[in-house]
Amino acid sequence: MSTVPPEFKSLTANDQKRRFQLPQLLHARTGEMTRELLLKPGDHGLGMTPDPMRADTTTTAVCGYCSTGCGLRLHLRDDEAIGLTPETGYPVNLGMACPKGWEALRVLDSDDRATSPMVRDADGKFNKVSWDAALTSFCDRFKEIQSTYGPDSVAFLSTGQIASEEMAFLGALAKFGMGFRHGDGNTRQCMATAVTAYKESFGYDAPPYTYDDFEQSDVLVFVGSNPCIAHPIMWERVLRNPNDPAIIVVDPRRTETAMAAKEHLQLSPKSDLALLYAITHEVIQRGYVDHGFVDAHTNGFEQLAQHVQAFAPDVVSSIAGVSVDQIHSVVDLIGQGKAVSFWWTMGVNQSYEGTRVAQAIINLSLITGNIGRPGTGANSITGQCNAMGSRLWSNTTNLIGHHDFGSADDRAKVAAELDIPVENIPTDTGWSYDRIMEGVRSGKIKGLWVIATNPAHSWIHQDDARALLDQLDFLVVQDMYDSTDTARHADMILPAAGWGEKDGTFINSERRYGLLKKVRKAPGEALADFRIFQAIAHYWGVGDQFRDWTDPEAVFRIMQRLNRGKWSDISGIDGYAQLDRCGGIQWPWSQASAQASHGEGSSGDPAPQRRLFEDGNFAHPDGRARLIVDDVTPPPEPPCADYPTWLLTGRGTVSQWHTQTRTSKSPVLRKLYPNQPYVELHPEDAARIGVSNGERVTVQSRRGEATAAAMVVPTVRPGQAFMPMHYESTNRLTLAHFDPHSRQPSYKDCAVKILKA
Ligand SMILES: Nc1nc2c(c(=O)[nH]1)N[C@H]1C(S)=C(S)[C@@H](COP(=O)(O)OP(=O)(O)OC[C@H]3O[C@@H](n4cnc5c(=O)[nH]c(N)nc54)[C@H](O)[C@@H]3O)O[C@H]1N2
Ligand SMILES: Nc1nc2c(c(=O)[nH]1)N[C@H]1C(S)=C(S)[C@@H](COP(=O)(O)OP(=O)(O)OC[C@H]3O[C@@H](n4cnc5c(=O)[nH]c(N)nc54)[C@H](O)[C@@H]3O)O[C@H]1N2
Ligand code: SF4
Ligand SMILES: [Mo]
Repeated sequence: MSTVPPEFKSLTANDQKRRFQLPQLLHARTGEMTRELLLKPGDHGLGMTPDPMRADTTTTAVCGYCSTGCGLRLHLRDDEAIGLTPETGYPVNLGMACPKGWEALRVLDSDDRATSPMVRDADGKFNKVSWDAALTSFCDRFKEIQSTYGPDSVAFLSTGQIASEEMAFLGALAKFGMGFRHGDGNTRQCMATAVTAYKESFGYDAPPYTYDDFEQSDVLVFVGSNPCIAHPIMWERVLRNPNDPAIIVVDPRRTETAMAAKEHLQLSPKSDLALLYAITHEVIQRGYVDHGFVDAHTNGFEQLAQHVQAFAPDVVSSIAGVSVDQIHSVVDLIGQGKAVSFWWTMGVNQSYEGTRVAQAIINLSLITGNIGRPGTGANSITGQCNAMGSRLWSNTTNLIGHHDFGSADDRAKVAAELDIPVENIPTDTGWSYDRIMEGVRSGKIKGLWVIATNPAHSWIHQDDARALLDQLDFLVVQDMYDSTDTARHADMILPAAGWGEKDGTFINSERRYGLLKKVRKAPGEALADFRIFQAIAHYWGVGDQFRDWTDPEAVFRIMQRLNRGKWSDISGIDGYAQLDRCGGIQWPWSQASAQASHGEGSSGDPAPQRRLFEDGNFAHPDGRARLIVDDVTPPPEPPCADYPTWLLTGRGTVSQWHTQTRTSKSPVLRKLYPNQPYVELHPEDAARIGVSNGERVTVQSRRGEATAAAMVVPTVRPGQAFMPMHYESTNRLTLAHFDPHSRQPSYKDCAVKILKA
């Protein structure tokens, strides 16, 4: 019997990479799509491309997958979307979309959509119940737990994938209405590091860039970021850059993005901090510092210069596995570039010292004066469609609207705006995700409400996470599908409408509010998360507190009032209609800027591309950014004799989204990625283990085991392996360790051994 999965059989290793991973083949521009990918009758084409004769009207909405936030044109008949095409007039994607966007409608129709509330009975079987019965029991069970074990014995885990208005509703309802003390988002897995780094360095959580910067740099540095796969339309924007830019990629793998780079610093995993300090050392040595900018706008340069003295390139070269010559050429590119932009994603954020690595990147941009000008910036790329909304509105890492739970003034201001007693507002942030999970272990957390995230697959050290979910007295899962790994552990499932079935706003990576729209009816009795929160407020007995929260746009107006005067002020936006007309609007857009733009000959609308810090003014009280440095620390589980291989994890293909609850529902997307788990192995390691391409291997860590097909490719270095996070077995292997400042999990470093299965 052959162990080679069918989709590998006829393909060489390089064919596999090309077929599954090169986005250029996969996403298509309107009007020049590869013919065979166009819709043919019977679900064989990419995208439900509408027959123009059948649609009676169109509307636009932003995509519901990644943080790029592409605009999609929905073709409607009798108010129901029958197809979509990428929107040519939207300032983000300029007529492009990746396969996930093209297929966004099709994944809504699936047999495992949750269509009715369900409750598990004593025999462990799920039974359909009415919304009335479900919500009555929801409130009874959570209240009972609170009265037995104290108000802080319940928690929620939320997401970066519901609308901002829904995040605001959930955060306000749970923390100000239901007395929940603890609640966090899956954005902890993703963005917490960038949030902490920006707050400490800039004084505010403020990604400074606009997507035009991709096109205006002459040097782009990507650290731990693979936009060819994870942000393919951002990568398209890089390809439009007319300056023949030098691209530098810092990644232990030779990714699709690295292959396109002028310089690929293929560093040893988790040696980023030392390497970035070596680059900083050389930037200073070679006289590339913009002292005018440093003196006027930053603090801490002397300490920085002192700190990096210990990181001369010849010292760091052997630690990082990068040659001194390569460090020098990268330093010259950065130092001589006129507009240098620095971009980072999960290779930085998901690290036990990620906050300091992110700040080392921020330092480089500041000391070379590469910020606040076109084509520059220290730019964290976010992940989920509304990761930025979660940062601002979810009432988890900040008090709602970028306020501070610890500040009495902020609490008083929010209480007054929301017309609630100030005592309802907790005086601290509550527990982060990992502490909530530890709270379950210690018996402090007994009830958990999980909204739009799938921790039984995505959380680090999965067997442990699943055991903790089973330890709960009451687990509620609110999701579009009732088949998710987490739903299998639930006591109650609440059926949610998904993207395309509800209204609201998402905030993309460049701070742009964009509209999502209801263009489909949700199946069965599924309700928009907004309506579920509204109903819970009523059943909990706090409906009156949310009397003004009647619909998403009413909540948007409350949000506008709440963060007036903040850096992220949006008080100048004239409602959803203006968002629609302008192709989204980036924060900030204050009432004052709106009034100022209403001059003669001006439309009164904001410019479509705006970046932060153009005046060199940062959010710390003295207006200066801080240059922050720290010691380099060793990884907790380096490879050893028993577990000799570094395991890297991350995104595998353009066509897979996270835990695959959505993308696996599209027959087209399923053809564009390997349907079985695989592990990228270097040819030398494969030969040593005695496996060839496509054969099965067992990957073991100190915590668990996974089987996968060997994808034998020279993209990883010998002694390293890469597994995509889309297959649930990957997190059986990972080690639960965290950045101490951001509490973000370090998903990309643990030791494994790989054996022929
Ligand atoms: N197709 C698709 N696109 C997505 C997603 C998806 O699931 N599918 N998810 C979205 C989300 S939520 C996110 S957060 C983003 C993630 O987007 P990315 O962060 O770009 O994706 P990852 O593959 O997780 O990680 C990026 C790179 O980090 C590298 N890396 C690992 N360890 C290190 C290290 O020690 N140092 C450095 N410098 N690099 C390292 C990995 O080799 C990998 O190539 O993608 C978004 N876009
Ligand atoms: N090993 C490893 N693990 C990782 C990562 C890694 O790189 N390596 N990356 C981490 C990162 S960056 C992220 S962001 C996480 C992602 O991890 P998750 O958030 O757990 O992954 P998703 O599959 O996006 O889960 C979203 C869930 O919400 C549901 N859903 C979608 N839309 C809606 C909606 O509108 N309403 C409701 N109620 N439900 C909805 C979907 O069906 C799905 O079940 O994974 C993390 N895990
Ligand atoms: S790049 Fe992101 S936002 Fe754009 S279509 Fe693809 S998944 Fe949607
Ligand atoms: Mo993410």
